Amino acid sequence: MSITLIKGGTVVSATGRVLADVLIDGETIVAVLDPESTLLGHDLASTADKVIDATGKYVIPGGIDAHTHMQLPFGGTFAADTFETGTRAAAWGGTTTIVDFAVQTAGGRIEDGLASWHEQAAGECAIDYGFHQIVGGVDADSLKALAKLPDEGVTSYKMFTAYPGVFMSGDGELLRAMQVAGENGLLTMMHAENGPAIDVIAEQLVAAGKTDPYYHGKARVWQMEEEATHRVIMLADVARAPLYVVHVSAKQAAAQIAAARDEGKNVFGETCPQYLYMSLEEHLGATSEEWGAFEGAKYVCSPPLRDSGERHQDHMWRSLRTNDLQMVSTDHCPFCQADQNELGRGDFRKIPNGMGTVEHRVNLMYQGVVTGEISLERWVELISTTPARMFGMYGKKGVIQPGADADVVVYDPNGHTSIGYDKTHHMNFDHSSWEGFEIDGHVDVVLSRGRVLIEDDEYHGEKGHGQFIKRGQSQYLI
Ligand code: DUC
Ligand code: ZN
Ligand code: ZN
Repeated sequence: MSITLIKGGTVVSATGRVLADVLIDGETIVAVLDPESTLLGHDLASTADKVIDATGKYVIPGGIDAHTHMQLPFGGTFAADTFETGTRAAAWGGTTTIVDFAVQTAGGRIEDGLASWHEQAAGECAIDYGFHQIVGGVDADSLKALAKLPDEGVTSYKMFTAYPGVFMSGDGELLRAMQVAGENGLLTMMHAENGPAIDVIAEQLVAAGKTDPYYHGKARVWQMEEEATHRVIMLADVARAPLYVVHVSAKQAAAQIAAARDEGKNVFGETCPQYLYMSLEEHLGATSEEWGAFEGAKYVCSPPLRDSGERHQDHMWRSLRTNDLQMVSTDHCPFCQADQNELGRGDFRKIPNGMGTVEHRVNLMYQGVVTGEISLERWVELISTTPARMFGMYGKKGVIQPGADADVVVYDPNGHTSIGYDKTHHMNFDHSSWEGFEIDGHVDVVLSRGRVLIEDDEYHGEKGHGQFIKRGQSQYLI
């Protein structure tokens, strides 16, 4: 087993920062040491196999992106990142764990969906990975299988009030699943938008000739996110089940979550970088020489980017500061503009939904530290510690302490990252969702279970290094 010493850095946790050296034995952190300590010898560096100089830099637990969709079948095509390409790109950006979604749809078996996702990911990943389970079909068999998921290390599952005919479940089905979840220690994740009503608005827009990507945002109005968020909070309350609302984009939906939490309900919320930084007008409404008004297809995701005049973005940052929202994941689900998004030229409803962010989340959230939106400690909490606690991985993941997996990022606050397709794009699609974004920081070194994946702007990882994580119960359940 090789010994690695990360020397001279500032170890940042969710609760503070301290100058400390980090000693790694093989795959595991074994000590966090006062730099002046001679307890383990006067010249510890000389006994290490590898010394990483972190002077002037932050040493943080590896990023955990708890919401990705590698190679997801969607809209007649597949998300463009595979487990191989998506996890490699994640490593480039300082993310050392993802939690992806295995899929079951109506008529299918949960066991088969999960087995299929295991097959797709095994031997392919550069970083460790876990699974949530999408439940798209509620029946007696799927409810039985749902109850057994914790034995498989899958302690959370996602349902939808959107996408009728694909993933959507009715209120009765949601309630039944939540009851089973509540009894079996599962965390219910919810995509909360009123799908049937949105489909009516979308149909009316298309009938009126309003077919550009911009109208994707006009169809998926915030009222439909607020309504569905309120509804699933009430259903979860009745079912006595904890609830985690994914990808919150509207300030009114965030307010529903905040109100539920204020009443003591076990309700949590996640937003995504796109809802912090992007808008309906600037992005869904973008035009370019190459694509005209179809440029906006690069930014089609659901829920959609919101009107900047309505100040949703500010509200999302504020909610992260006040802990009304607890998490930032990416909903990574990219599609190529050519061939894939082009399926929806002339009808925005046919543009596959999703953007690609898994490579940039750690950096994009650090920029929030630079601009004063969040503290350095809150950054670490959001990108790593809370996801580990929320999804039953804490102790091994999400923290730099003895016994934890040596998933560590050395982050340079004096470095710089220019995001762009020709500069920092290791994901498997034909544009960058974050073209032109500038970050006043840089991911210098990335270790996954003690193995260096990124150093000196070079990739040293390999597919198959990443292992499946059997997750325990959410630490936020009471
Ligand atoms: N939203 C997206 O934008 N893509 C994948 C699925 C989802 O809910
Ligand atoms: Zn969703
Ligand atoms: Zn998603």
